[in-house]
Amino acid sequence: MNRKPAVLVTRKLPPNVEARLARDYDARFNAADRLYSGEELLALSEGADAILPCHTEHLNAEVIRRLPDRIRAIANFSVGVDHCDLDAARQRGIIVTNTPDVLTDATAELTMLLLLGAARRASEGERLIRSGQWSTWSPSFMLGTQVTGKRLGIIGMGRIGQMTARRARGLDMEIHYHNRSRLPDALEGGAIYHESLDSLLPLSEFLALHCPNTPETQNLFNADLIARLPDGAIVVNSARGNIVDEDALLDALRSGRIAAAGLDVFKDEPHIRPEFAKLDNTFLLPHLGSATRETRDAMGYRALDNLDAVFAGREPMDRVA
Ligand code: 8YV
Repeated sequence: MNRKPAVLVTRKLPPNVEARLARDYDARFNAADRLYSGEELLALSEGADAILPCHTEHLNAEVIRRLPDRIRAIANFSVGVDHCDLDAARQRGIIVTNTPDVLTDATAELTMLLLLGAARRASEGERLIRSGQWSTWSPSFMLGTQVTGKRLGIIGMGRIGQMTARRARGLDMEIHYHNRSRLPDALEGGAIYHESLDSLLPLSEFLALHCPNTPETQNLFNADLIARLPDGAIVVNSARGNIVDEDALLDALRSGRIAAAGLDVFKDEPHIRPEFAKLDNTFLLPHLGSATRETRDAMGYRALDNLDAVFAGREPMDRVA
């Protein structure tokens, strides 16, 4: 290709990433960072050779089926690809990539924040101070759950699950996990494998969800799963909201069956169920898992490395379809 490939960039990306895009591609930016509907995406894709979307763009089967023939690649600025219908892309011969590895540290770090924030009642304490209502202290004031030395169950032991385990070991947590397959010893780092949730759940004083959002994991965290956790367990989710049955979680938080939840992701972001914010035993963040300056740059560069490979006729490093 003699001309620079045209790339539709659906969201405003970090300046360094946009500078590289402008240098190497005929980049169509979204300076106002407006969310595009499916129809807008299709219209803006005319004349483009590739799309660089975030998880906020719904590249469902219908949108992908209607993309212009010229589109060769969808280079996602995300590790999760549940917003993108991979089968539909395969059928069209469109290459799809994601950005693994570079957001592992940031997301595991945030998972620890959720764990600590939920266990130690951080939101409630913050609210008390910010509202000017802190008026007393006593030995029994705002007691939380100690994290150090507790058992942590991890569902989904991919890169982020493994990094969360490493970080949690810093708090002397005993790590148990369930995954489709057992990890090799070197990656397990002493974590105890459970082939089924039946044995993992009853001993998970803390539970971290790290599995991808797939048809099999939708509402995986439901009333049946909750009933198998120890009383007063604490759950954190930095993966995807779809894996949680939010009604069941809200019921369990209200009854105290689940002592607290740390949530960075929700089913219908950014329209979260108002009940979550009304509860004292929730610690809530607006999908900030990978939201650090370092990681955003690295995600952009990784997406561009993948695009560069496609247009140089090489196999991209992170091809998922
Ligand atoms: C990103 C994420 O912020 O990469 C993912 O899958 O969930 C987030 O950490 C977002 O997806 C960027 O598009």
